[in-house]
Amino acid sequence: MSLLYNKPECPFCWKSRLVAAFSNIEIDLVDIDTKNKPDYFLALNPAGTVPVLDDSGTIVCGSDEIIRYWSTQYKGFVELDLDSSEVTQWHHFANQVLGDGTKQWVFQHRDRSEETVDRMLMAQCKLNWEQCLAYIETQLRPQEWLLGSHPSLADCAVFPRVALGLRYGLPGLDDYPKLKYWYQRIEESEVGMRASAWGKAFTNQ
Ligand SMILES: N[C@@H](CCC(=O)N[C@@H](CS)C(=O)NCC(=O)O)C(=O)O
Repeated sequence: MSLLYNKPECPFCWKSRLVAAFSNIEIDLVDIDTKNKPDYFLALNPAGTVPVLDDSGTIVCGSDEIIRYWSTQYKGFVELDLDSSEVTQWHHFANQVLGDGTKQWVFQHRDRSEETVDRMLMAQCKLNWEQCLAYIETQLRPQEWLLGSHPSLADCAVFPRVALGLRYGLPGLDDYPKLKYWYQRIEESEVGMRASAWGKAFTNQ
């Protein structure tokens, strides 16, 4: 039995769920409240972060480690270009550029009332968001994936960040037709729906 200790909106968990869905890896999700972590979870991962995989007693902590583990354990694993240098660059973009550039928007719109959000910070997040979307648009060719003709870990890393921004009210994708197509295709696919944080496709572009 394979359990993934998970938080639905955590982008690292979501990336892992997308990778699992691409390869049809069966996992049962156990949602963890990271503001109130149960002792049994901290015993598995003293660092206290999700995702954590328990694959019949083999414990693997961290999204990259989990994905690497799956790639060695599952015959039918869809490779998703794990070792490509382009994937490494997209990973950096997803986490450090798009993620860090917009996470305060997500946190504040999730946790605060509209009157108490930090307006200056939100304006900066919005600018970061628009710059990131414009960059992705320049990198995509029509009807393709981030690395070209096939899906890769780059798509799995970037998609959750875009989905979270849209979910929490950052501007939609209408000005970015290639990105919009890419996003909707993943969102509406079986893989995208299985991995979604919200149980079903969330449409807000
Ligand atoms: N490098 C880790 C990062 C995981 C991470 O930061 N997870 C966040 C949720 S998005 C978390 O568990 N935060 C709770 C905490 O740090 O206490 C990975 O790729 O899995």
